Amino acid sequence: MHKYQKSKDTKAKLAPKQKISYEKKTSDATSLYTAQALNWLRQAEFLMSAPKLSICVEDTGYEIAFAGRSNAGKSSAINTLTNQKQLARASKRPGRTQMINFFSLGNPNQRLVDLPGYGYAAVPEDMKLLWQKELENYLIHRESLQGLILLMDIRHPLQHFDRMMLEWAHSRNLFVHILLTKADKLNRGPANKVLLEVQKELKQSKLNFSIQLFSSLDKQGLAELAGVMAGRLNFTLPLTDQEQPEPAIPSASPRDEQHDS
Ligand SMILES: Nc1nc2c(ncn2[C@@H]2O[C@H](COP(=O)(O)OP(=O)(O)OP(=O)(O)O)[C@@H](O)[C@H]2O)c(=O)[nH]1
Ligand SMILES: [Mg+2]
Repeated sequence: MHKYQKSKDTKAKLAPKQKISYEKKTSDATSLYTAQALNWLRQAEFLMSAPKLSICVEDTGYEIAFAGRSNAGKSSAINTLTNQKQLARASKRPGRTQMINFFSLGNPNQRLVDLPGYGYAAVPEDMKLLWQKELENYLIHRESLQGLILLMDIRHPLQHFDRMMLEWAHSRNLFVHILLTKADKLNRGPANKVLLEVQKELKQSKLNFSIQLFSSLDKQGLAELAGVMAGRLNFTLPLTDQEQPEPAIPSASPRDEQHDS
């Protein structure tokens, strides 16, 4: 074989390799961000339960709220995301979460919120109206609200209230990321089929929201959700020791101290 031709071949063979190493770098950076985001989410602490907006946590910083029908798995998802068994109260009994529950993530200006579920028929009518009013108040007036994580049981997606919520969020330009929860209840094939169908329906309704499969039971989709939360709540990677900026004023050395005395 000709010398020149050989070297060209070698170059061609090298090209895909270089591409792979570049992609690896990117995915390493992504997984580092996700790993740090998961650590950050684990710092979650309960702040308060508010029966109404007027006595909520101060409306500063960034907040993401978990919304969805009663029993969709909101509180369970928060516990899985924060790796804490009982941070939010989950229960077989629908209507378990009854107030607006605030959790801080490392600092009080980055929060997640567990909302009461909508559409639970067994709650007395006057109470239901009161919750709806407060939920509405919260969604409309909360300035720190950066968006919603909207949860739907994968076996009953896009119910009436879900559609209403999505239409409303779209009309107000509010960010929404959808979780099809309890994905462990279906095999992989049927679960992906539902995901595609819901995506298609959303597109047809011009509701361009992101969506993923999720299971609190087997932690499916955990990293993806952590990435979304971190992005919306403005989480940045902590600086390493080498990256720390030089202090503006050098700290006093023991010799300086001797001079002073
Ligand atoms: N198999 C399975 N069950 C789940 C999952 N997530 C939640 N559950 C169950 O679903 C039920 C309701 O979960 P919750 O997290 O309390 O639901 P919620 O949306 O907070 O309900 P409300 O507070 O009533 O609005 C509980 O029995 C959970 O154990 C999941 O990923 N897989
Ligand atoms: Mg709940």
